[in-house]
Amino acid sequence: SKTIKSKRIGLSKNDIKDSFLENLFFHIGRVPKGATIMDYYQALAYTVRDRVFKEFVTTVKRISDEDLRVVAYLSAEYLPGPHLANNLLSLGITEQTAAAMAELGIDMEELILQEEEPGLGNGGLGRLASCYLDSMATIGIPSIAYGIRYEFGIFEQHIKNGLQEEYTDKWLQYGNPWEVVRSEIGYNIMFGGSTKHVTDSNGNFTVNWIPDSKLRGTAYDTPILGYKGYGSILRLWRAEAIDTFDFSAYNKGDYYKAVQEKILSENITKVLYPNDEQETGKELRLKQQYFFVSCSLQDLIRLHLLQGRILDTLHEKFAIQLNDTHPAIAVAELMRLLVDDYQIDWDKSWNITQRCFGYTNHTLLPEALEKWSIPLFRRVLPRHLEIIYEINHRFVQELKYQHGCSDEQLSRMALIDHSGEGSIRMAHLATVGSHKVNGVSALHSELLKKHVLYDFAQLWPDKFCNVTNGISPRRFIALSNPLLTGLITETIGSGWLTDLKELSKLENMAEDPTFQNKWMAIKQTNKASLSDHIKLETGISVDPSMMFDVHVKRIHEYKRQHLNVLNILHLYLQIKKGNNKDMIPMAFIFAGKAAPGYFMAKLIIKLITAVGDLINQDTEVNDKLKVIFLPDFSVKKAQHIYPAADLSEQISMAGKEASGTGNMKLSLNGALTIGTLDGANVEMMEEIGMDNFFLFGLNAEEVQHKKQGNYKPGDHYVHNLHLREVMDFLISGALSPENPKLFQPIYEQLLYDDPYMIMADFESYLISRAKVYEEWGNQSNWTKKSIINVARMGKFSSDRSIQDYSSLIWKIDSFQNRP
Ligand code: 26Q
Repeated sequence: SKTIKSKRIGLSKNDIKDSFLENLFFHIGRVPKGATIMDYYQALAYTVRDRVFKEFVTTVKRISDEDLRVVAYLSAEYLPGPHLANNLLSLGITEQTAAAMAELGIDMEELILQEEEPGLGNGGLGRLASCYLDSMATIGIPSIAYGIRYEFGIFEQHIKNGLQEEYTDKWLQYGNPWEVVRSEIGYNIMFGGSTKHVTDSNGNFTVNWIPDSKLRGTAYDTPILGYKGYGSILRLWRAEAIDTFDFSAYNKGDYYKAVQEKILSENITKVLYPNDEQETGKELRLKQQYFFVSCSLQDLIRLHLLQGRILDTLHEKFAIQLNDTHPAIAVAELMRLLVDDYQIDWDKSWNITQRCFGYTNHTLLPEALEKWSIPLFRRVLPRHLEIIYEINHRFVQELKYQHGCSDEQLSRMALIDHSGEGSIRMAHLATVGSHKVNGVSALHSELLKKHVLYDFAQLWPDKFCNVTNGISPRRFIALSNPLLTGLITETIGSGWLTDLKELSKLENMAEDPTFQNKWMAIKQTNKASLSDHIKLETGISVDPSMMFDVHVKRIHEYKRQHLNVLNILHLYLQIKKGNNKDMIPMAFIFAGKAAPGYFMAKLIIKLITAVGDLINQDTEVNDKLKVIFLPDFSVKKAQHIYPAADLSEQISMAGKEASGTGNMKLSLNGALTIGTLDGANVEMMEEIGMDNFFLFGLNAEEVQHKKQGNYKPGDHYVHNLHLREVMDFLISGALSPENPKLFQPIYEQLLYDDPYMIMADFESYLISRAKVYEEWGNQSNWTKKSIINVARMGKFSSDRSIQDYSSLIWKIDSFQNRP
C-alpha cells in the first residue's frame, strides 16, 4: 500500500478535485455538463472510497503481518447511517473536499443529502453495533463485523390520516458505492433434510447431513474507517442460488421451476424483519440467522487456516461476540463445523467453542426472549437439533451429578423447554456456549443475574459482567452538531473526540455568561434548523423559542409514549380552562417506527397525531403548545433532531429498558433529561448529578413489588383529578369525532390492566415536569445545567464501552496500546 502514492488518493483540495472529475468520467460515464446531483454524489462517494481503501488496506496488512487477535462481531442488524460525511470526517478532509466541490460550483452539503442510509436494523441494537464498529476502528481493535445484506431494510414510514403506513425501503435502487462484492468469498449453506450416522471403514463415527436444499452466501464488504485512526470492515452476506438455473428442469421445458429455485434462495436475505421483539415461528427468520452465522464462521475458519494455523487455536485468534441471541445458533454451528467437518472430538470442540464466544443480552422482556419451536427447528436444521440435544444432555448431567441440582432447577435451566410442542431457549444456548455473558447497563446486568439468568449466575458467577452501552461521539456530536463541536473544540481543544472524558474541562465554563450565551445561541440555531425541517415535512410551524421536548425512539408500550401524551392533554385542558398564566410554550416532538403488526403501538401513533391535529390548529392553545410527529425516524433524521432538543424524554417503566442509547445522544447534545431510574438513565444520573436531571416514577424494585401486590390502576383514576380529566377526555370523542371509540383500547388497558404502570407514575411525572418549567424559567440556570450535562457525559462514549469489552471479555489489545 506504500506504493499507492498517486494523487488518486491525495488529500489536498486539488487532488480531490481531480479524482472527483476522473471518477465522474470513468465510474459514472459523465462530464460535469449533463451530470445530475446523483451522479455527483456517486462520483464523490467513489473519490472518498478510494481514500478509505488505502487506510483500510494498511490496517488489514498490519493484522496479518503481526498475526493479531481479532474480534468477530456477529449481529443480525446494523444501522451505520450515511457513510459519506462520516468518512470525510474520519479522513479529516471535510474542508478541502467542500472547497474542491465549491470550485466546481457544487454544494457538498447537497451531495451529502443524496445518500440513502442502510437501514439494516430496527433500532438501538443495530445502531449500537455500528457505534461499536466505529469505536473499534477508531481505537484500533482488530475487528470484522458480520451481518446480513438485506435487500430491503427497515420499512419507510409514511403517515396518512395520522396512521403509520409501511413502504418498501429501496436503499440499493441507485447502487451502493460504499460496498465491494467479493464474488470469490462465498460459502455453501445447507437447509433441511435429514442426518445419517455412519461408521466409516476405519471405524470412525461420523454424521452426514443430507440437506434438501443448498444455497450460496456471497460477501459484500463495506470498509469502515475510524476517526483519524484505523480501519475495520463490515462484511454482509447475500443469499444466492448455487446454480442460476436448475438445468434438468430447464431442459424439460419447465422454465418457471428452473427460475424458482433461484428466487427461493435469494429470498433469505430479501427483507429485514421489522420487529424489535420476538417474531414467533417465522421459518425465514431462522434461516436468515443460520445463513449469516454459518457464512461468518466458515469465513473465520478459512481466514484462520489461511494464516497457516490449526483449528485447536481458533479461540486464541478470534473473540466472537454475539449481539443478542439472534446469532446464537453459532454455538451449535461451530460445534458442527469442528466435530462433523473437521473431525475434532466433542470435548475439544466444546472447549474451543466456549472460549470463542461472548454473549451480550439486550432484553429482560420475557416475550422478547428468543425461542424456536422444535418441529420447526428440526425441519430447517436437523443436525443442529441433534447437537443442541447433545449439549443439553451433557449440561444437564453436569448440573445433576457435579452440582446436585434439583429437577426443578434442571427444567428451569435446560436448553429445551418441554412445554407444548417443545422449544429451544436461545438465551440458554448462548449462555452455556459462551465464556462471558454481559448486560448493557449496570441495572440491566444486575436484573439479568437476578431474574432471567438467575440460575446460571448462581452456577457461574464469574461468567457474568456488565458493559454499559455507549455512543459514538463522532457521529452523534461531531457530525450531527458541528456548531457545538466547534465551540467545544475552541474551548478545550480537540482531544475530547477520542477521549470523551476531556469534556469535563467544560465544567469551568458552566457559569461563564459569555460562554453560556454562545451555547444558547447554538441551541437556538439548531432549533431553527429543525423547525424549518418540520415545516417542510409536516407543514406545521414551530416557533424555535419554544422549549423542544423530544421523545424519539421505537414506539413501544413499555417506552410509554402515551404517558407523555397524557401530560400533553393535561396541559391542553389547563389552557382550555384558562389556567395558563405562566405556562411555558412547548413543542412536543415525537418520532419512531412501530412494528407493522403491533396494534397498540400503531394506535399510539394515531393518538399522538390526533392530539397534534387538535392542538396545532386551535388558536387558543397553539401559541403555547405544538405536537409534532416526524415521520420515518432514521439515523439521518436523528442527527438532525438531537442537536435541537431542550428536554429528553426517557420515561420507560423502570426495569424494562435494558439501557437506552438515545438518552445518551440527547444529553451529549445538551438536552436535560426527564426520566425514570431505568437502564443507563441510572448511571447517567449518577454522573450528571440529581440536580441536573429530572427524576420521577417508581424504581424497578417498587414496580416489581407493586406488581406482586394487587395493583389497581383504577385507584389512581379515582384519586387524581387531573388523571381522571385526561382519561375521560381520551374517550370523549373530541380526539376522534369520526370514531369516538378509537382510543378505547388504550383507555381500557390503562384503567383495568396498566402493565406499564402509567397510572401509577402519572402524578410523579407531573411533579417532575413542574420542576422542569421552574428551571426553564431561568435560562442562564438552564444553560448552566445543559453545559454540565455535556461535561459529564464522558463515560458514555462507545470508545469506553469497547475498552471494557476488550479488557473484560475479549482480552485484546488495541493498536493504540501496543508499540
Ligand atoms: C428477534 C427475533 C425475530 C425478529 C426480530 C427480533 C428482534 C430484532 C431486533 C428482537 C430485538 C431487536 C432489537 C432489540 C433492541 O434494539 N434492543 C435495544 O438494544 C439497545 C442496545 O443495547 C438498548 O439500549 C435498548 O434498551 C434495547 O431495547
